[in-house]
Amino acid sequence: EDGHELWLRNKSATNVNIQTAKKSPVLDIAINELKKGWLGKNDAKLKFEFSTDASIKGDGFRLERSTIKAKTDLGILYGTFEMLRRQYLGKADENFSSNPSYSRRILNHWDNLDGSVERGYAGKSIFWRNDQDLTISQADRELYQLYGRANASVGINGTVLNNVNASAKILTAPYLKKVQAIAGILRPYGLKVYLSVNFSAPVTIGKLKTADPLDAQVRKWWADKAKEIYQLVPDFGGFLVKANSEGQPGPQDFGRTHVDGANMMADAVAPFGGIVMWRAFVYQTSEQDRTKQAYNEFLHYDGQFKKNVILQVKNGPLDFQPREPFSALFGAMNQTPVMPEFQITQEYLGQSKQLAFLSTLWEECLNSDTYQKGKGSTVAACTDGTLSKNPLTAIAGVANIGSDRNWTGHIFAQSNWYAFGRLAWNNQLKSEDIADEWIRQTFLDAGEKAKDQAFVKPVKEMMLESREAIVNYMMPLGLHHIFAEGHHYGPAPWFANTKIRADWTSVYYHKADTIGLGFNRSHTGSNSVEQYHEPLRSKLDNLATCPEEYLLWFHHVPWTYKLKNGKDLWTELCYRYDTGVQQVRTFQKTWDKVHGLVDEERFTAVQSKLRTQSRDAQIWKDACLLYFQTFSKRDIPYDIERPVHDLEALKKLTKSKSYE
Ligand code: BDP
Repeated sequence: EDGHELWLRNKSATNVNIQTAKKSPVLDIAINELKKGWLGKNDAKLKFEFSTDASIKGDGFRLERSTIKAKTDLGILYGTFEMLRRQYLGKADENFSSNPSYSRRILNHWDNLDGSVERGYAGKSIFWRNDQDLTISQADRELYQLYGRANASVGINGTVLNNVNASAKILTAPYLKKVQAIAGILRPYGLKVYLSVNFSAPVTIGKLKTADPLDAQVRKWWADKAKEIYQLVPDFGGFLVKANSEGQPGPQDFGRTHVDGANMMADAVAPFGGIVMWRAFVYQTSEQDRTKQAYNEFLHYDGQFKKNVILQVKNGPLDFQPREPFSALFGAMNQTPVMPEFQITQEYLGQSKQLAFLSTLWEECLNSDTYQKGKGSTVAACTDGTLSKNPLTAIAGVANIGSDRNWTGHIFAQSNWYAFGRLAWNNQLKSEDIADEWIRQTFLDAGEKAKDQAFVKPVKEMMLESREAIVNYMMPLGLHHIFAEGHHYGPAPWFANTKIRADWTSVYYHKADTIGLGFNRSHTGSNSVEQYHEPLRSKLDNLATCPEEYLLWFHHVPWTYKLKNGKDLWTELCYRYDTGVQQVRTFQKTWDKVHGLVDEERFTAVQSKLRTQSRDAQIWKDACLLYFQTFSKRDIPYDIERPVHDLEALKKLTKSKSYE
């Protein structure tokens, strides 16, 4: 039990006969899955039916007792996986219909061509090794098939094969040949392949003098490149672009705009049905609050992008923190489609050392009300076509997958891959239900009910609380970005450095002083609140009405300020950090108690990770409280466990390489 099988552990005990009027590689996979995993009546007769029923949309499906109805082969495949899941979970008897919330549900692999993975914590890239070895072995092929199967089982239908910090080399012939081969293996699983592209590719690999998007030769270069790609991969999805962001080249290098750049690429792929996902993750070294910059950069371009361009926006305005308010861009664009980008890999949430079920974070974002068109204009509604009626809808998740035998480093990190897929398919699902499904499929036998109380319930509670625990011991009450430089694992609230840009340091974000703590983004400060619609704007702007989980995100709050529970800021901060540590201690107890209810191998692996997490939660608490205490000059309440580290020792520890 090394975790390699993920949540796909169903083994058939009974026989099923499938009737289908059509044959295709996709349907072959569906038939094969049914034969492998069928748990219904022995010798049952099941029919694939190609339906014109208007209630079935896109690759959606309808399940009836003995029929899977869909419009497309992929709809049949997704219906198949849902039917098997329902059998496994013991819910198979009801009829069930489902349509996807987003038409494109895409993983972003931040995989470099040398085999390393940016912010990857589960080994090496499964796609790339190096220039010298672009072959695909039999083992690779089998791995890609499993990868395709796992994605199809949750409805993911696209994958970007390389890092957004893209090497132009991906567009050279030897690499494109490998892309073609990978696409061929993934195609029957419904996965379209996309690539991240580097804006200066026409210069670096094309030998042109410029990459100016208005230059005729440059435009031709991209058009030719698109043609070359589509000859190899006729159903290629399109380009993902990080431009003029964190040192990446872009149209602004030539005095042009994001619109010029995106539209040029959009024109290149349009004849073949491709799209351009243009990332809005941009910020410059400037006096302006970093969290305001993407909105200010893109808002006035609304309406100017070509139809096949979609803006890819991170859930929060900063950068995948344990908690952020939603990015104001979701509720800002009226004519430009916007897609959420979530981070499945836990760059800022304990990497693969800590247990964090991220579904709750994404659910919080999707359900946030932007008020764009009045109450109920949630991020989900702004992005899934409900409000705009735009047919181009998409959602992306930065993958946590690597060459580790268990795929994701931490067994519980598999649940985040699973949850991303499930939410991308249905953005109304509840994290609680997703956790329940995942636990049963990952750890239990089909239909097993005996372990509900002793296993499913406590483990589910642990998962549902896990993200909030991390918020508590890392960055409660709206604190953000107080990580150690570079690795983003441990704490370094003291991190300041005048030689690098201020908005890469911690002190820029928490602004601790003798008066209080937090970043003033109200109208008396950077006024980022102005980017939100009323009534949210006023609610956030006012210290008394700002939700406490975002307090220090939007306000510089005096240490003595009384919170809703009557405690002052300093005292509450101490309790929150301590609560976080206690939560992890409870997770350890929860897990130790399920010993014997889960196989020994996965039990021990998780137990050991929880020990590390417990140790590191303590480090977070001690580092932050001891450091902030140098400003508050107050005692840590006496009913709280005392720090066990010295501040100076922690400063050294979190800097050391061995701590990463
Ligand atoms: C940040 C990561 C960095 C990525 C960047 C991005 O630290 O490695 O390149 O986001 O999303 O979170 O482009």
